[in-house]
Amino acid sequence: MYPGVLAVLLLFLTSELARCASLPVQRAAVCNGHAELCSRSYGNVTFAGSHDSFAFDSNPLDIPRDQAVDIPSQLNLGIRLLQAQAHDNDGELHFCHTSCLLYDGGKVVDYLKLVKTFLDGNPNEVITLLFTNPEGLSVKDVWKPAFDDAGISPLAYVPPSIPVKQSEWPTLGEMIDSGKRVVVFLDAGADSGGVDFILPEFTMIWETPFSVTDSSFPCSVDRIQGPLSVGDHSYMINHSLNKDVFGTGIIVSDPLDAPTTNGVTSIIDHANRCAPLGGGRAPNFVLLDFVNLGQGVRAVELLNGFL
Ligand SMILES: *[C@@H]1O[C@H](CO)[C@@H](O)[C@H](O)[C@H]1NC(C)=O
Ligand SMILES: *[C@H]1O[C@H](CO)[C@@H](O)[C@H](O)[C@H]1NC(C)=O
Repeated sequence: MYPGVLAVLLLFLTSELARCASLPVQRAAVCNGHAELCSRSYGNVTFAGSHDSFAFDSNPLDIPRDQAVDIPSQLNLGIRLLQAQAHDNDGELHFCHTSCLLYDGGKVVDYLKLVKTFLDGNPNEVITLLFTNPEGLSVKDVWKPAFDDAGISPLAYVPPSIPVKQSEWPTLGEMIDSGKRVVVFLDAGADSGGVDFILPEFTMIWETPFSVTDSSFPCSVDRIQGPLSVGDHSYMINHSLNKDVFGTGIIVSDPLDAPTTNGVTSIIDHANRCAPLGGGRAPNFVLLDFVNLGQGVRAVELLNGFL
């Protein structure tokens, strides 16, 4: 080959290489199932959530259950917030309902591995994990290792500062492109926990009251904390109806009414009742029992404006 031709070829290759290196990272074209959501802030998206996600059983005689299908099935249905309560069980972190004697959902790390498998298979999905820590277990020594061992920690979003206002979250596209597409909230112990990706829930999210037994779901601001105003918080509607057993004050979840409770009408009505408290915005999270019954994911699509 003539030296001149070689030189031109080399020049071409070098400039091509430089062009490729300066190209922006591959942008996600579809985020959580919709192209429109890529440019929408995490704080301006409604996500369907599963209450007591770990407490699943298809057996109707299993009273403490709140779900009928397992974690992969919940995620495949379109659930994008998983809520669960953890306790110490003989030195291991387990998801349990009230007490591990009543309902033991197994090791938190095993549950998180299932979530990781879903995340690996679905790279354009943003997921929120909302866990409760009623025993105040160490965020650094007990919670963090479970996320580390399951491989979730590198995917967890770390905000530049805390608390994050509803209007300040990155877009779903930014989260997916950066690979930081898991948001982890803990209801207690996270503020001083010393783990940057385990975020305190109530300084950023308010909730409607829980253990509701009134099917009209009256709305009020509950469990709010910190310096941010109500309007600067994101918010979650706890849309699960409980039954008071024969007026005893003992409440249980209600699979029989779930198709109605999780219907579009009931969910949209609840969201509309809360919107004035949420600055006119739809809720960020809709927390449901028995997510496989009714049309919870459809209702959330409507709240996101997909008609
Ligand atoms: C997102 O913004 C739109 C337009 O302001 C609003 O109608 C909708 O309720 C918001 N959703 C959430 C979850 O903030
Ligand atoms: C509501 O949400 C909170 C916190 O996520 C949870 O502890 C509570 O059990 C929920 N209650 C109902 C009835 O869904």
